[in-house]
Amino acid sequence: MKVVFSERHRAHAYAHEVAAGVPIPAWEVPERAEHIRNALLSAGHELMGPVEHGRGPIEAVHDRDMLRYLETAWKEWTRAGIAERDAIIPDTMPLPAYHEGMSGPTEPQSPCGRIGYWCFDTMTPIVEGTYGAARAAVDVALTAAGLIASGEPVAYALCRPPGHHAARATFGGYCYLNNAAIAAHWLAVRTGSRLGLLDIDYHHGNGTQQIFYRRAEVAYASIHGDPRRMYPYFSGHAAETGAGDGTGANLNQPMAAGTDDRAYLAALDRSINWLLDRSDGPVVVSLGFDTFGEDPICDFALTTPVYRECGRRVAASGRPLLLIQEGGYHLPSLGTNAAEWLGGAADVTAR
Ligand code: Q9C
Ligand code: ZN
Repeated sequence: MKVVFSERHRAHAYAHEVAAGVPIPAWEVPERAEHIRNALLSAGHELMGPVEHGRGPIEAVHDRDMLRYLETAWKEWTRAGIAERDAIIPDTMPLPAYHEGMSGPTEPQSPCGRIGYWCFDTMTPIVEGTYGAARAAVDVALTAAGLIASGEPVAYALCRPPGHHAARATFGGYCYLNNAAIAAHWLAVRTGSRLGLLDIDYHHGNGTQQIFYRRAEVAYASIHGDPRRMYPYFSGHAAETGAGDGTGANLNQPMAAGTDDRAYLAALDRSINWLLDRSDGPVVVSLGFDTFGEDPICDFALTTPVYRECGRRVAASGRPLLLIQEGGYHLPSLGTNAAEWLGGAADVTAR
């Protein structure tokens, strides 16, 4: 299978994230992508670099001012002399109720204000290499989308940083730009078809859901830890089914702690069938391995062999598959689980 990868992800590296108010060692680390890259090379997959696609496809999905912010944040932060802190993390965010009955908010002038205007959590630091890495991850996704547009049955985008928590005009959850949403929109326009977007990262893809909530061109189905107990807390409930032109085109399956292979595969079959009923073009997969039983920040109980079966079942849909890497934080298993998933998909598409 063709695997698209950029080394520029390595410059996006920070020591700490802030969780529940406390600095903890970062989970979203460069080693994640390196482990996956190495395992896929060993498994005989074919690695290639990304092609630059420019800002156009990003601005078709994200707020231009947010993109501008990401581009300028680090320079502005260091110029303001706050450089003794090694990363930009917000401390003040404008919740909707802050401006209740008033107009606003508007983007502040000060660097500390600006980060809180755009970033919705404290776990998504910006460092010097963040913007370049986020842009490269988008190019990785779009390059893999280009392979699908030119007739490849399946392609894998080894994106880092991940993307599915980034909404049109706010980012968080280790994500800055929504690689999967940008590639899906680009592919929908290119192919003139209705796409399916299957989100099988452990977390609800709030950003992807938000971007397509009122749009018919991409149907979104997600299987994730129930937001009643898990990040991102504020979306992912089964009652969220789309609105406007996107009415009925959003399917959330929130799952219990300890969800095992069997329960997961049943939810997967339901998502696949639901997507096939509502689309006629490629399926974009937001692929996370934080569903693994040993993942340090999640609570499902999946085992390594089930990833091969997941790859098989998704590929058995017969649709072209654009695979976009999202989360997964148990370093020792990441490469193997990715190789199993891709191997399962390749088994079916090669037939
Ligand atoms: N104490 C992805 O998997 N941290 N993002 C939650 C709460 C944020 C995960 C921990 C998790 C974001 C792409
Ligand atoms: Zn995740």
